[in-house]
Amino acid sequence: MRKTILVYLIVGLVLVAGLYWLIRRGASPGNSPPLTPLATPLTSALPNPSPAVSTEARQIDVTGDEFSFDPTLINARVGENIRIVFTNAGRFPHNLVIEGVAQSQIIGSGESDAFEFVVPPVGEYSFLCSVPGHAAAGMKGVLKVE
Ligand SMILES: [Cu+2]
Repeated sequence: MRKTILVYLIVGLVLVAGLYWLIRRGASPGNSPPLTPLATPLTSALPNPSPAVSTEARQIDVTGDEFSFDPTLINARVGENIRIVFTNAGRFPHNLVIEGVAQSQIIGSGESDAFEFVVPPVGEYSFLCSVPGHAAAGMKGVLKVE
């Protein structure tokens, strides 16, 4: 009885060893290519977390001409970062001044100027063009903070 078990064990071992050898032989040429593509996604995945940092300002485009702004109402939340891109679509020089908060440069026809600010406490802040006579002629708007 013990001898037959031993024989079965040896035959089994030889079969397992043979199978292992066959698998290794067959798999070795195909084994190395999957390993190299795996290494590249791992290294390229490393730089990804850095661009995910985004405390970027929310951009609002405002156009000014003779003599109005578009839009005339800007809604914002307290503490929000806002970037205003003011474009002069008129023929005269204009600017955009949010009174007591921030302002653009006075720019010529077809030009743009951008500025950023942190939205102030709750309230309504008027914005206007500070070129003499322009606000009175209609270059006015409101920044509404909630
Ligand atoms: Cu103006």
